[in-house]
Amino acid sequence: MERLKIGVICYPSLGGSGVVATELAIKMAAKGHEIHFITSSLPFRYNEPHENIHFHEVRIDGYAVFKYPPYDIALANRIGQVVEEQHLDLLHVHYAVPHAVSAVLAKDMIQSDIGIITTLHGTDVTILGHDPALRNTVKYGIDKSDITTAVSESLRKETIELIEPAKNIRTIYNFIDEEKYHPVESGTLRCDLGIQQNEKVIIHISNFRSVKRIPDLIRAFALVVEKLPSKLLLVGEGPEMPRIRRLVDMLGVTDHVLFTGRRDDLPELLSFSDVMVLPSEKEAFGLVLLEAFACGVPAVGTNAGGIPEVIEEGINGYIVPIGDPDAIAERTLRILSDSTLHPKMKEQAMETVKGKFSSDIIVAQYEKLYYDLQKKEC
Ligand code: GMT
Repeated sequence: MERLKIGVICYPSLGGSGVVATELAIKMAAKGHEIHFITSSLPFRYNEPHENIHFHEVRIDGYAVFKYPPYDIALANRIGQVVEEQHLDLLHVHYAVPHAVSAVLAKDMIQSDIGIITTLHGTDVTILGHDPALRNTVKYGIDKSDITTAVSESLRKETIELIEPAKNIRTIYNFIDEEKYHPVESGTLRCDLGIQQNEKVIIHISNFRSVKRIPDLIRAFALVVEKLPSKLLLVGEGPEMPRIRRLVDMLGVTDHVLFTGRRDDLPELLSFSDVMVLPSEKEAFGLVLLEAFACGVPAVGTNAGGIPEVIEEGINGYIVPIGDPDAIAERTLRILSDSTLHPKMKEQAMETVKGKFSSDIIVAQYEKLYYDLQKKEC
């Protein structure tokens, strides 16, 4: 098969879209394709240099006239340069705003016919698509892309309803690196965190934004801990943190909640956890669910966005209504207190990752799109 030169544009810092973009780029590089990241910094999950992966920094200096330095335009400029210098075959853009629009502008700037694939990840449509200041821009980015994909059926349908795009949108699910995420020995970590032998562990990992509705989880946990010795592990950082700390104190569960901050040892933390809870009000996919499943952790999640496409009711976890702490507590307790159900769900969670979300399957779907785009068969 022909070796492709692929430009990848994504948010390089914390976030699921950046993780998916990076893991996909690494897998494509391993297949022999040449990857060119065009980003403001090195993607945070790109830890081991690979001979097929190159990085082109986007830089924009401050200038007195600018209240806001025009990053989007600097990005377009850099994309155009890299397409020409490196003779790229296609651009894969993650997140519609501003990335898709910058790619379209770059293509026009250099009068190129390079193909653009845009992958929608979530709030680029579910929040920005509702914003009158950006809706038309999101639509423009999608309509001018040659191929648009969404990370779940739910996101695909919502995009079609909201944006009314000119072209078809295809669903390609997210995946994780199974070599990184699997049950591992956590050594003394559990003990170091102060978790007792008899305690169950509930874990939540996110960027602590308001869409995650973490107060629902705190209220649910206060009910769980009344019935079962347990600890709640809150992993990550974000704007909601002060509010969450106050609620934890107010509900009197401070001694049972561990704030770990951002961590790189997620497989270790997940491997001794018993249940993941994802109480979001918006969630196009919920990549952390796959990370949990791969380590044998079933999940309780809301019926928001694509979560029900990942959590199969009663199989690898439970689905609850948005904003219902009682339901979260009831389902969590159901999993934790049933010694037959829990191991069965753990097994099923791992099977989910090996089946529907296997990286081989998903990466092959993207690779096929790349070749179709090359042959203009899309
Ligand atoms: O859209 C966002 O809020 C940010 C984005 C990100 O970069 O983490 O998250 C979205 O993309 C992830 C990867 O595809 C999905 O797993 C998340 O569900 C999705 N977040 C939301 O829809 C809130």
